[in-house]
Amino acid sequence: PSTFEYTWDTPVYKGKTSFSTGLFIGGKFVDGSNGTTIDVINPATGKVITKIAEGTPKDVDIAVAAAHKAFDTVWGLKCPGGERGRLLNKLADLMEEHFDEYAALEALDNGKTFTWAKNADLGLSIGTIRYYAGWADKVHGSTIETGEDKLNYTRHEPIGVVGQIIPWNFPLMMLAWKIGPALATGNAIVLKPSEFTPLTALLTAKLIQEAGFPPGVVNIVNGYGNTVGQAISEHMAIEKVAFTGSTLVGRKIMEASAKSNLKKVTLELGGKSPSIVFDDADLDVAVNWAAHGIYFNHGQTCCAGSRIFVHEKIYDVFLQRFTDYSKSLKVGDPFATETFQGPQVSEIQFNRVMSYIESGKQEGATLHLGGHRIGTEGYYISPTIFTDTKPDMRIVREEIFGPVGVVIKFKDDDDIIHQANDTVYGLAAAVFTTNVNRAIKTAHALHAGTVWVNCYNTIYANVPFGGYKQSGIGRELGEYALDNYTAVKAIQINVT
Ligand code: TXE
Repeated sequence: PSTFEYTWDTPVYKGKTSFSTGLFIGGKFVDGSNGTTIDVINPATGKVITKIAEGTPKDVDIAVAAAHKAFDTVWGLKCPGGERGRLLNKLADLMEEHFDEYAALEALDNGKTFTWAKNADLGLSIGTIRYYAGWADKVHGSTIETGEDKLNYTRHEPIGVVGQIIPWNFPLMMLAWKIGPALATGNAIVLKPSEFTPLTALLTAKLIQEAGFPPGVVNIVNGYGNTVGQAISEHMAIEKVAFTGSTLVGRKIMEASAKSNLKKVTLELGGKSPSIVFDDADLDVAVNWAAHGIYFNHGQTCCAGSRIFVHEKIYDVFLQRFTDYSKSLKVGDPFATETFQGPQVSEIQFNRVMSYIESGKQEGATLHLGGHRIGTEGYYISPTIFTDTKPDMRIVREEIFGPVGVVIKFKDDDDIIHQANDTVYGLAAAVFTTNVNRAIKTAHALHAGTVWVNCYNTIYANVPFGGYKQSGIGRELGEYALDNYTAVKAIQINVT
């Protein structure tokens, strides 16, 4: 396979990178079985950065066989938890050595800013690997008393070979959330990165090799969703699949599991999360965090606070300050010093977001701010606010996944809970108030996997994350994620 080599000389980063663009199977980089490639595009320019090997269903078969071989011979419970933890920590050390290079790759490949990649993605990615390294020798069952005639105990065994399919919005972080708990508990992995953002996964493959993981424990098969992704979800020798991406594809994955071997499925899907600003909110706090809620990562976060409900008493002043704040956000080159927001990840996503903006206008909402492309090259969209919306408009109901928020006026505390919960999703929510009783009461009433009070988007490796309703199945992060990757066996011994 070819090697990708790149040198940066930018205001925020100077450095270089070099790694193979092949598939990573059985501890080696190889070409895809068809010999075809996928173009990797820089969203800031729309130009091709490099080509990577394209995997096929046949390559998935080869990767699954390599994973089984590793699992059956040297991995799983054959490898003590302490050793699995050591390897994960070694990987985290190596990732730290490449900290800035990783951030530069994310900026180049995804379009997020170098600075945000450094401050948000990298710390949480490496922190997640370390967090699960710590768990590797602490996952165990228990003994259960049923009387003197029996010894009952449980084992938390690894599931075996697991498939993991990840998206393009946080390429490295999603990889870390997936491989951390799976490896800590002793599973072998076949992972497919997004075809839009494969680069940091390839650098990680190189570091996995360098860290000394046995060949076949982690296999990375780049490729498209309807080929490699589909092959993973319907594979008869994969016992579990974990997916982050669109609700549409989440359904396909469950269906493929149902039609194949009923592999266990965890899903982290879309959202239409509410930010609720009560009349007693600290306005600085509310404006800053609500803006972070919708604009962070260019609106390309599953937990984006895309519906901003504001109490009528403070609606006008909030809207004014939120608008001023939105205008102050600098959109531009991900490698420029002051940039807050880079381009959307791809032309497809750019067009999708622009068509939502168009639908908002056509359905009669007021385009209060933005709504247009910035520049003529790359996929830049200005921070956008709609007002005067109706509950049935597409921009109020559907996930836009861009820097587009709707600001909605509300009157009473009970009705706002109803409005906030009036969605098929339930990933996250935020409450802005200085009244602790109101904060707790509202947080408890919201149907969402995470509720932030007077903040947004704060995520920790040890705090669970996941969705109610159609936002997903299962929880990632924290101790909860270990359950996704273990099977519980009860052993009963007759001692009479
Ligand atoms: O996602 P896809 P797309 C949402 C967001 C966005 C929309 C579309 O609203 O606008 O999804 O984005 C793989 N079998 N989110 O089309 O297709 C695909 O190759 C198996 C929310 O890019 O779901 C990639 O690796 N896999 C989100 C992964 O699924 C398949 C993050 C995600 O891509 C497949 C991304 C198939 N049939 C988008 N088809 C979040 N929850 O954070 C595709 N894939």
